[in-house]
Amino acid sequence: MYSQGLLAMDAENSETPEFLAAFQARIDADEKIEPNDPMPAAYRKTLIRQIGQHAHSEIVGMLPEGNWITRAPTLRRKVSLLAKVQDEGGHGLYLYSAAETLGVSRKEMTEELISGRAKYSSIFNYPTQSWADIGAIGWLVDGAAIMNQVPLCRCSYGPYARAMIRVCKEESFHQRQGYEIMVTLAVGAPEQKEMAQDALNRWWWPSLMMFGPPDGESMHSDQSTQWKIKRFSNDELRQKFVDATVPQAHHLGLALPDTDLKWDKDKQGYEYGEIDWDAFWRVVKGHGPLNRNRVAARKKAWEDGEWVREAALEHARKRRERSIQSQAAE
Ligand code: FAQ
Repeated sequence: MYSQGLLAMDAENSETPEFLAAFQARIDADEKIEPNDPMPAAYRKTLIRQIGQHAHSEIVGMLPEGNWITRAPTLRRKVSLLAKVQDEGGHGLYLYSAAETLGVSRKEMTEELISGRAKYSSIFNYPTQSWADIGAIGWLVDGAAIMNQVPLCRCSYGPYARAMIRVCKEESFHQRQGYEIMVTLAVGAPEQKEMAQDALNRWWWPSLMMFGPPDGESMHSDQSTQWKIKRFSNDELRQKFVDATVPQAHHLGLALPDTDLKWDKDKQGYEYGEIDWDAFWRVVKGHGPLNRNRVAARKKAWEDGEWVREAALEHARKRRERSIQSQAAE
């Protein structure tokens, strides 16, 4: 596992009841925790887990959409999709950097991913079968990502919170480009509307699963909420997403694939049907339609890039050596 040395260092001096109470008081006062601040080992570990998984999700998330860059229907669509996929790569890099401030290296995080030990979002294990899937991903997947990530802009850990501000601005462009694709298909030929409906049918339930298990089964939520890493529960965010998205589907003239969906006047929100949690856990545990391909693609990219990393390190070493030699000569 990650940087045991660092975690052990925290444990020596940051687990006393006095320290934990003082740390919680800082969180309660809405102070930001910064990289060099003392922190409980469990706080560090939770952040490394969540930020690492989030970074992997952004990077693996480039694959389903990357699959359509060469087949985008127009030049304009291609340019937007290219920009979006590059943004996701950028998000992964900010997030790896934010995790590195906690003492874990990018190499360690990547090794966790390609060995299959680290998780990434379940949503990226499904195939993109038609161009309409690109619309559905922008609209639903980025829409769900925004719902989850806007509260993370107020997360107690400074580098993560600051990274999220820019990420959310970009995600909102992504959501719009996806919705615009759906609008175009929905008002197009009957075949195009059918493609949009088919994409919605396939992406709706996996998008609801992105928010994580139901609150009763969410093992990290209580502690992460107390530390203000999480500001809303998984079910609260899922409900907000459903309430925001159902009217958008109505506007498109598309039907949600949920016969139990109905407006509840009392709670001023939608009741929705039972999520297939067994299917969710199967995907999370590595048995979704494309888990193997996704991890294999990341492994190949990591191995193919080895010579670049070696060359960059060697270049840095030579520059350092030259600088030491020229200082010695002065
Ligand atoms: N998939 O106790 P909780 C994006 C795991 S970015 C896989 O509730 P927590 C942008 C969870 O890790 C999408 N695993 O956990 C984009 C834990 O396992 P562990 C990613 C999941 O952390 C768009 C276990 O289940 N966003 O889409 C999932 O309190 C388009 C128990 O769960 C983030 O990562 C899942 N869906 O809450 C890119 C946001 N859900 O670690 C390209 C940051 C749960 O003990 C194209 N993360 N698990 O082995 C979070 O907000 C939280 O970590 C949650 C989970 C809400 C995901």
